[in-house]
Amino acid sequence: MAPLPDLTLYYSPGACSQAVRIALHESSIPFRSVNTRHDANRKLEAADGSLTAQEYRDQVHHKNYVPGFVITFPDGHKEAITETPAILSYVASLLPEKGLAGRTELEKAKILSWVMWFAGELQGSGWGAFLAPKRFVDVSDEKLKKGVEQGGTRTIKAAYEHLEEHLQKSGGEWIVGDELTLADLYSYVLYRWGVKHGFGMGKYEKYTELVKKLEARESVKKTLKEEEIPAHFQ
Ligand SMILES: N[C@@H](CCC(=O)N[C@@H](CS)C(=O)NCC(=O)O)C(=O)O
Repeated sequence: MAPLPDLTLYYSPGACSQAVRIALHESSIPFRSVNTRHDANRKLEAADGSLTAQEYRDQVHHKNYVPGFVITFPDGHKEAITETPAILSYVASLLPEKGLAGRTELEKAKILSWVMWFAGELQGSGWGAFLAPKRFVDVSDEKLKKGVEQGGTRTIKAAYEHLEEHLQKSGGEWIVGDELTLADLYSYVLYRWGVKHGFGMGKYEKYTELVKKLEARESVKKTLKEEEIPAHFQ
């Protein structure tokens, strides 16, 4: 195997960047992680002082979001990737034998379909509207703000119900196929947000079973320890 490049994950504990950390640990890929924090203008910067918000924007993430992912190749050349699905698929590509992005073309398409739907529908539309209505409307208008938040709540619930229904119908152990994939890892983070914001996640029985299985894995245990977040079930 060719030597792996140096990898740096810019994260925030419990954020969508957590899915990337789990994927890296699942593949036992070494990496460095840098926490982020909001500066005085509410823009993300490196919490260790290594990058100001402007530098983070210029060098890592054009929208000052996490995850930011920097790849440093053996010749010193650096590349930055943004967007959770893209970073997850890059991580999976470093160790394809692990099968995190799927083994057959059909599996790969199905996993990508779930990951994209998590990112676009559940996270972007649902949680985006619920947690960051300012991304959609002028939040100084209370009525508009409330309407977007309520729309977010509906989208989130419908998405959790859809995943639960899929798990019930497929009867499988994992979201796609017979093995853990990127779709499962990402779903773990999204479950946590549901717990945190009182969405009554226990009613999604199969999804809860999946999360219990994930929390029993070393990759998730290590991730929670590093991000100093308690497990739900262990
Ligand atoms: N489309 C982006 C969304 C990234 C995103 O929304 N990140 C959130 C955390 S999950 C963030 O950085 N929030 C900090 C902020 O808005 O200041 C992706 O898939 O990576």
